[in-house]
Order: sequence, then C-alpha cells, then structure tokens
Amino acid sequence: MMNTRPVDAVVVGAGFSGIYMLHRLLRAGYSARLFESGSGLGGTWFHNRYPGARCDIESMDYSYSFDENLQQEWRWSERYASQPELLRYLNHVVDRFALREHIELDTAVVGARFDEDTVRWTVTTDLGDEVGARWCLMATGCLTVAQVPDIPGLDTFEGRWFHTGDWPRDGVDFSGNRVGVIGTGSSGTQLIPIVAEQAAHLDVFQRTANFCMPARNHPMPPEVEVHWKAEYPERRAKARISGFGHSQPQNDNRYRDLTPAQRSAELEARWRSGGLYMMRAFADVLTDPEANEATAEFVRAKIRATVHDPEVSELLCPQGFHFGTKRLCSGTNYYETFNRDDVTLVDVSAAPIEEITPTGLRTASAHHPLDMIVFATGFDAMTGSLSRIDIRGADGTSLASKWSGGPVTYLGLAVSGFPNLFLLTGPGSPSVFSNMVNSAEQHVEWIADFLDHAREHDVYRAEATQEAEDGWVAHVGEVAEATLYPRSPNSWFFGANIPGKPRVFMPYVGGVGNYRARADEVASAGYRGFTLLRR
Ligand code: NA7
Repeated sequence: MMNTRPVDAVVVGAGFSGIYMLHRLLRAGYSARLFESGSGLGGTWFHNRYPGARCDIESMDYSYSFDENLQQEWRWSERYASQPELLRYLNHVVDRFALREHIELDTAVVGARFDEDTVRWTVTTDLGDEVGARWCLMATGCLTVAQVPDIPGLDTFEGRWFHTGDWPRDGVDFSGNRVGVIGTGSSGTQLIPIVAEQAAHLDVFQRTANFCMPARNHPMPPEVEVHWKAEYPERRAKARISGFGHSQPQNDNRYRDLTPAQRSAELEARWRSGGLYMMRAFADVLTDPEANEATAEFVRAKIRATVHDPEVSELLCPQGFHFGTKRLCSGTNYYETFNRDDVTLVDVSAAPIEEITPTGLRTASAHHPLDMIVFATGFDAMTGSLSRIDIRGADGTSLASKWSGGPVTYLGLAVSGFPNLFLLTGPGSPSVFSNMVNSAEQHVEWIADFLDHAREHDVYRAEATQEAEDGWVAHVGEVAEATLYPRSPNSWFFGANIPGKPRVFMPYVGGVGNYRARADEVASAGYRGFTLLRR
C-alpha cells in the first residue's frame, strides 16, 4: 500500500482511546484509518500480558460508557478485570461497531509531517507506506515504551529474560527455575506472588519499597453487577466530575477535622474494601503532610503485621517519599509472599545491582544464581511513544526537539506549532492520574466535537497558540505545586526513571472534573486558545 488514498483522519494506536476515536470518526461520517504497531488490539493491555496483569480500577468503572447497550450487556467476571478479559472486551467492541476493517495491525507509524501548502499531515509507516490526512490523532498511550535498564552484562546472560511490558505471547513457564524479578511497582507487585508459586526460588530485587494495597479481587457478585448497572447513569456522571474518574465514594473531610477514632475507622474501612481508595481517605491526603504521613504509617503497620521476619518487613515499609506520590500499587498476597521460604527480598538500594553475569545477577554484596530475569522496571512514560515518532510541525520542527526540556501542551490535547494534531491523554491532562478509560472518552469526545465544529464552520487549520500553551503549562505546574508531588520527585510522573529525561511533572493533578470543566469552557468559548483558519 504505497501512498494510499488520503483520509480525513489518521489515528495512531489501538488502545482504549484509539478504538473509541475511530468509532466516533466513522460514526460522524469521516474517512479514517487506524495504525497499530502491535499484532493485536489493546495497546497497553496487549503488551502487558505478564502473569497477574490486571487493572487496578474496578471493571465496572474501567469500561466504556459511550454506549448504553454495550455497558448493560457486557458482563465483567471479576471486580478487577484481568488482562485477557480486557483484551476480549476491546475485541468485542471493535467487532460490535465494525471497526476492524479500518485498522492496520503490525504497522508502526514512524513519521508524521505537516505540509503547510496542503494543510495536511503525511503519516509514514514502518512498511514505507504514506497516507495523507487533514487530522492526525495520536492515541499512542502513556505506558507503551518498556524501559529495560542499562545493566552491564545483560547480553551475556545465558538464561531467558523478559520485560513485563513486552511479554511473550506464548507465556512463560517458571516451574523449576530460579527467577529474579527487578522492580516492585504496580507490575512487579502483581507478578511476584504468581512467580513465587511456580518458581523453584524467587529473588526480588527491590530498590524502592512502594505502598501496595490489597486489591481484594473476587468474582463479580451478580447482585453487585445488577445494582451497578441500574445506577450507571448516576455513577458515570459522578465519575466524570470526580477527582480520579471513578464512581467510588471519596471522603471530603480533612484529616485535621476528624477525631482519632474517625480517622482510624476511615483508614480501616478503606484497607478492608481494598484497592486504591486509600488515596481518598481524607480530602487532603495529597496536600497535607500530616494526613499523608498518618495514612502511610497506617499502611506500614499493616505491612509489619503481615510479614513475619522483622528485618524483611522493615525493608518492605516504604520510606522517604509521600504516600501516593509514587503510583500506588494494588495486589493480591504481595506482602504475604515474603513469608515463603523460597522467596528472598534483596535490597538493591543498600547494595546496588552491579552486573548481570552469564549465570545470574551480581549486586555490590553477592552473586545471585538465576535461570530467568524479569524486568518489572517500568516505561518511558507519557512521552516515550510520541518522542519515538518523527513528528514534524508547521515549520519542520520536530516534536522531540520542541519537548527537549519536557512536554508542553495546551490542555494535554494540542501543541503550538503542530496544527491539526491532537494528543489523546497527552501530558498535561489527567491521563495516568485517573481512570484512563474515563479520560480517554473525555478526550475522544472533545476532539470529535471539535471536528464537528470544524466541519460546520469550514475550519481547515487549527493550532494552539503559544500563549495558550504557556498559560496551560504554568497552570499544570501551579496545580502540582499545591500538592505533595513536587516534594517527592523521584517517580516516573517526573520522568525520573529514564536517564537524561527532563524532570518535569507531566500529568494534570487538578482532578478529572476540574479538567473537564476547563476543556469544555475552552470549547464553548469557540475554542479559545486555538487559531482557527476558515475557508
Ligand atoms: P514502575 O511503577 O515504573 O515501577 C518500576 C519499578 O522498577 C520500580 O520499583 C523501580 O524502582 C524499579 N526499577 C527501575 N529500574 C531499576 C533498576 N535499574 N534497578 C532496580 N530497580 C529498578 O513500573 P510498573 O510497570 O510497575 O508500573 C507502571 C504503571 O503501570 C503503574 O504506575 C500503573 O499506572 C500501571 P524505583 O522506584 O525507581 O527505585
């Protein structure tokens, strides 16, 4: 397919946002083509197929709301959907809305060039094909580019190694093997208990202990499903104006306004119900150091009560950063796993990893013989997928060079100098700081409304102004400054996990509801902050 027929819009990426974007485009009568580098649908959920991979937002919330029949008919089998179930769901959606014929799998977009004369984008794929489009819609995902740390000797390792974010499709059998897992973030904490059950021995290489909440996953009780579905209109509406984009209750009381008994009751209730709701135990968990430390100390006490060996439990107690400022984890039997005789916790902050040898891994204090190594070491998050595409704007400048000091956007949706290009869940929007499906839907719908506006008003070129972009970047920074995030900058929210990446706080933490209100206000003011050219 060289130089194929031009389309109104190209969509890049077949995850939650790209699939819905394609549907909205086709439904509104635009011609569109979606390119996906993976050999299947699902984006993040296609590649992160490690054992135990599971969403940490409840499935009834972490699902599309745009179609009433879809949300009523689809039946989630568990409280939190597993990776295979999420893939089944997305494939169902693609078939249900007849999207498949518009999707090219196994096709990576490698370049996108804006031509000022034709006011169109030319999108280039790794197969050498080119397609022209008026609009270029980047649904490339926030956790797409797996980060394997540059540890000397990896190429000499005689065993097998894997990254959780790029897991083999035919799975991995750990039985009888000595396995090392590096990394104890969301992926590591989900995977570790399952590997422990299979492997002959498991070494967990921990650099920073993170807070892992008990997920308390279980099969979906029929009465919960029925009730939730009956309440969907109110629940979805609530999620859209909430802080994190889901419908669960938040506590609007500040820590200092509660009695000690009320505080304990709140924390206990949230620990018992499981999942990430501890983030909303008090209205000020992420702004008041005292509320934050009380929450952290409550969780540390739970860890100490669970892990028998006091030395191990102390190592598992997170210290040195505020609760929730590294993405909270949610797992099953995570802390309990360290009571097993065949699991060893290795503290690689005290004795760092020095090299991988043909037969294992050497830290500053010991050599650990291993047959398999799992890197649960995260992603070049939020900007990684975009910066790997050669995106050239109006004057030929590349997006990577524009973002060399950190990503800058207007609303996380548009970039000055890059007309007719929209980002879905881009940096500067709530994205990873929210229920991603909720945020994906909001961006898709905002962009779809914009395209309808453009069609109605003969707008053929739309570009965010520099002034609007500067204002938004400043606002994103101010909002973050009012929280505890800047006091704990050692996280992927800041790009701190990627050597050389600029340290800039990337998501918008002002809340999903506030963000939506601002984006809607821009739209109702005739797309304030955009320069629109009309025929
Ligand atoms: P994360 O959250 O980035 O976690 C990566 C983990 O790997 C974290 O514990 C890191 O420790 C550790 N890490 C990274 N590099 C190294 C090296 N070189 N040595 C030792 N340990 C290392 O990625 P996940 O895949 O778990 O989760 C990503 C998101 O997916 C998650 O936030 C959810 O939104 C879903 P560190 O903390 O940097 O010391």
